[in-house]
This record gives sequence, C-alpha cells and structure tokens, in this order.
Amino acid sequence: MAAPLAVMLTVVLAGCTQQQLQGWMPGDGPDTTNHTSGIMGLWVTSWIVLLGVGAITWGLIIWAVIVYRRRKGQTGLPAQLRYNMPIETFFTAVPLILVLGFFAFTAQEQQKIEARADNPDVKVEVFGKRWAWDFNYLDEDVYYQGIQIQPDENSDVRGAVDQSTFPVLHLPVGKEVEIALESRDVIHSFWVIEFLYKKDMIPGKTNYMTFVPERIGEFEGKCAELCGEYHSMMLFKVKVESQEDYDAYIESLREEGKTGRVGGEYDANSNQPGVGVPTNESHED
Ligand SMILES: [Cu+2]
Repeated sequence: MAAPLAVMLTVVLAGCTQQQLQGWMPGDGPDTTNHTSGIMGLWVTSWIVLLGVGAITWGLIIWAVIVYRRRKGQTGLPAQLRYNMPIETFFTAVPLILVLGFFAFTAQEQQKIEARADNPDVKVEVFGKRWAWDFNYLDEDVYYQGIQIQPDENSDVRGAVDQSTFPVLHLPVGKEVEIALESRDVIHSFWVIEFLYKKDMIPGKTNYMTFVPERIGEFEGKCAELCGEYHSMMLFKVKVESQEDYDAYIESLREEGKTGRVGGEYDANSNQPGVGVPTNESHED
C-alpha cells in the first residue's frame, strides 16, 4: 500500500508551491535550521493522512444518510442490527494504529530536536526578563543587555515600533548552537517563529535548545508565554550571519566594554533555588 501512495503523493505534490509543500508553516523553505524540514514533514504528512481519514468518514456518513433515508410512506423503525465483528474490529484497530503511529513519529522527531550536543560550537545563554532579553555569548565572554522595544514616534501607523530598539541575537550560520534559557522574573517562552520551535524559560531552572541555523537571514522572535503588561512588546530578532560577520559583532561588543556575563545577580527574584541569599557583593560585580 505504501508504494502506490508514495507515487500518488509525488505526482500530487509536484504541482505544489513552496508554501503548500510546507503546509503553510512560516519560513521560506525547509532548511531554516537542521530541525525545520523534519517538523514540516511530520506536520504535512499528518494532515494529509488525517484529511484522507476525514474524507472517507464524511463520504460514508453522506452515503448512509442518502441511501438509508426515510422514504415516503415508511413507518416504524428500520431493522435493528448489532454486533458486526469485522466492522467493529476495523474501527477499533485503524484509529489505534493511527494514534500509535502519530505518537511514534512525533516522539522520534522530538527526540532528535531535544538531543543536546556533546560539544556545541556556540553557547549562548538567554535571559528573559519583563519585557526584554539579555544574551550572554559564553565562549566569547561578552554580553548584550536588551531594553524593551520602543514605539516609533515618527510613524503614523498605530502600534508601530522603532526597529532599531529590537534586541538582536547574533548566530553564525552552519554552526551547532546551544542556547541555555533562563528567566529573571516570571515564566517566559523563547520563540523564533521560523525555527518552528519554542521553549519555556522558567525561573530557577535552565532549559536548553540545540540546533544548527542553516540559512543566513533575519528572523523574528517573541515571548510566547503571557508574562505581564508589555508581553506583546517582548520581541527580538535573530540574525544568522557568516562566521566573519559574527566575529565582527562579538568584537564590537568587546570594544564597547561589554565583557563578562550578566548572570543571576540581575534577577528580579533573589530567592530562587541556586541563587542563594542576596548580598551587597553579588550586586556589585
Ligand atoms: Cu515574556
């Protein structure tokens, strides 16, 4: 059954646009990160299979409604049937196979995405804070402290924001990146839309994201966990660039004197596990 299905899908999908091929998921193709093609594959395959199940189900319902409708002059109940073993076995087994199949493919994909690198090329620690972001480039020992994005005073468009105030996370293309996610106050969520993945930032706990950005470009990011009054302004950008451009950016931070790491001493909650009792010294460094 798989072979003719594959042939049919190839023929049908050959006429598709890129947007249709990726199931209208955001992004300009499957290779934004090393994970995006797998996620798109899982999504597109799932809805094609489920659309097939839906079409068969709707078809059978409509067929039964039309063929077995009450006709003129009919009275009483139709013949009452029960216990059809083949049909009952069929409609128990098929959904079970589908559910187990979807579960297995999803678990497999998730395991690939969640696997941590033994030795990532780039390590960045990202702090979410109400309502902006801090980035610590751990290997290079430099940092960037974001401020909340500002409204664009010169624009007539309501809600327009000043693009130059976005915090920007720089990443070199083609390198394995590990992002450590932290929060300074409440639960936030780190979401780069076109990377097709988001993960919560939880106070007192470190979460990790591991991926290889594969396409140079600028990608929109936002907080995906309602975190207070200006949650909707908690935006950022990810700039994926060549190694040379990345090195130049890191150097520019160093020249600005932004060396070191802005760590837990800037947290709004000073009584988190692992942070310890706040002292004056810890706030001075
Ligand atoms: Cu937030």
